[in-house]
Amino acid sequence: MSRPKKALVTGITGQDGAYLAQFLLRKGYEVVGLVRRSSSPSLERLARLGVQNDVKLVEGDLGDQYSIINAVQAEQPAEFYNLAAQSFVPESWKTPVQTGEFTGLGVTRCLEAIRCVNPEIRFYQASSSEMYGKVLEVPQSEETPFYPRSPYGVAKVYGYWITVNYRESYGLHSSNGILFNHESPLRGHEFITRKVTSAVARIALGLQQELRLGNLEARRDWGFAGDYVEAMWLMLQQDEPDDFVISTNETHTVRELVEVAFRRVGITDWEQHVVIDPRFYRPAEVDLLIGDATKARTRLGWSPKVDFHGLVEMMVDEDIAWETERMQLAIHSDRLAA
Ligand code: NAP
Ligand code: G4F
Repeated sequence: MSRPKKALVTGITGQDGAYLAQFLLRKGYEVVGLVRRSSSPSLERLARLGVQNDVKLVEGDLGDQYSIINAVQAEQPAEFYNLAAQSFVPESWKTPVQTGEFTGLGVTRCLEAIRCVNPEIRFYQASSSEMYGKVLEVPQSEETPFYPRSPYGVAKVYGYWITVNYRESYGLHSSNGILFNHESPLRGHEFITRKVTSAVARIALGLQQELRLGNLEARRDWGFAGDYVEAMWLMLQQDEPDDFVISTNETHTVRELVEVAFRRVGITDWEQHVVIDPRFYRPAEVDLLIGDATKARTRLGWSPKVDFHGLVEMMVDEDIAWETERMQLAIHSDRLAA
C-alpha cells in the first residue's frame, strides 16, 4: 500500500488553515501544521471543524529561516501551503516592518527551505486581491497590473513575485492563488463580515445595542473560505505551476452586507443600530474589488458553491447559535455558583 501524501501548512491555526486541513484530511493526506511558539496556541478553529487531533503540529516561525528548513527537512512533505501572514490590513499601517518581514520576506524563507531541502516539493503562496488596490482594470484578472494601497498589499506583491521568480530561476513548482476576500463562521472578529454578523447576532439577542463601522461604500468580492481551499489544492495538482484568480465574480458594498445580515434576524431599520466611526476609516482605501476567475474555471474546473447571500446568512446563523450557547453556559454556571 502506498504511503499517504503529506502536506505542510503554515497558518494552520487561521481561518483558511483550518478549512484546508479538513479538506486535505478528507482526501487522505497526512497534515502537518507549522505553528509559532505561544504559551497557549489557539487550536479553536481546528477544534470547531473537529480535526484538532488529526493534524501534527511542528514549531516554526516565518521570521526564522532555520525553523522552516528544519520543519521541511524533518517532515519531507510533497506539498507546502504557505498561508501564514500578518493578514489584517489596518494592522499593517501600525506594524509595516513586521508585516513586510512575515507577509513578504516570510515567503522567501519558505521557498529557500524548499530549494535547499527538496526542490520537488510543490508550493502554494496565499496571494491576495489586495495587490490590485487602486484597481487599474475592472474586473481584475491574472493580467491586471498591481497597485497596492497598504503595507500589507505591498508585502503581498513581493510574495507574489518571489514565488514567480523561484519558479523561473530554479524550476520550482510554485504557484500563486490570487484570492479575493473569503469568509466563514471561523473568520476573525476584526474583519468586516464577522464583525457585522457577530454584532447582528448579539443585537438580535439583546446583548449589544450598536455597531460601529467605517466606510460603508467599499466594494468587495466575497466568497466562502470552504470553497476557496479546494482551489489551492487544485493548483498543486496541475502538471505545471501557474497563477490563478479565485473569486465569485460578484461585488457588493459593505452597506449591502450590513443590510443582508440585519434582514436575516428580521431587523429592517438597521441604521438605528449603526454608528459611523472615523477610527475605522483607512489611510488609503481599496474601493472596488471584483475578480474574473475564468482561468480557474476553465483550467482547474473550479467554481464557488456558496453565493454572497448564502454566505452572510450562514455566518449570521452560526453566530446566533454560538452566542446562544455562550448565554446558556453562563446561565448554567451562575446556577451552579448560586
Ligand atoms: P488568518 O486567519 O489571519 O491566519 C493567519 C495565520 O498566520 C495564523 O495561523 C497565524 O498564526 C499565522 N501566522 C502569522 N504570523 C506568523 C508567523 N510569523 N509565523 C508563523 N505563523 C504565523 O488568515 P486567513 O484569512 O486564514 O488567510 C490565510 C492567508 O491567505 C494569509 O496569508 C492571508 O494574507 C491570505 N489571504 C486571505 C484572504 C481572505 O480573504 N481570508 C484573501 C487573500 C489572501 P497565529 O494563530 O499564531 O496568529
Ligand atoms: O474585512 P476587511 O478588513 O478586509 P480587507 O481589508 O478587504 O482584507 C481582507 O481581504 C484581503 C483580500 O482582498 C486579504 F488579503 C486580507 O488578508 C483580508 O483577509 O475590510 C473590508 C472592507 C474595507 O474596505 C474596509 O474599509 O470593509 C471596510 N470596512 C468598513 N468598516 C471595515 C469596517 N473593515 C473592518 N475591518 N472594520 C470596520 O469597521
